[in-house]
Amino acid sequence: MDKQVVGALNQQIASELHSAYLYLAMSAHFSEQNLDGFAHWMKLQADEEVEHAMKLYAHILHNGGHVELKALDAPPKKFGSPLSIFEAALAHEKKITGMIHDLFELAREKDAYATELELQWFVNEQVEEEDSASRAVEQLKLAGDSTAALMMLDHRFGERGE
Ligand code: OFO
Repeated sequence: MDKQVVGALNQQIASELHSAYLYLAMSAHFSEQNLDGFAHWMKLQADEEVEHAMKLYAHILHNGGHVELKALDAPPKKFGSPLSIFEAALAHEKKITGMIHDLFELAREKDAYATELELQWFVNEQVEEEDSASRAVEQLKLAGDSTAALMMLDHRFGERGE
């Protein structure tokens, strides 16, 4: 595998694991606030991020590259309102989308065809990721200051199945 491509893939593994760390911290925060539905949603999100990292990990190994795991930055220790948390999640996903697009372009530039194909899945996944975070933000905006609406949303988010 091209060295620069492997390096960027390893960096992306760290970014996906950092995303998992971030969402796990958000999940713990929601649990501490007794918002168990939002906590459940964020825990599943964290699990998905680990899966994303493992897809890249498997891709490197299957293609004869070297996996190099990096140190992860700590997530924030304090969080604000549910709306601000989902806004932060959306901003984070937009950043990750940019990284995936850069990676995709690099794979193209280096004629790394297998990596380009692998990354197509991630390009589509980011559309989903941004959409679900953005819908959550809009729903929380609609809930406004209503505790009843917040509790209803918490219940609905608790029904997320995957
Ligand atoms: Fe891996 O999609 Fe979110 O960060």
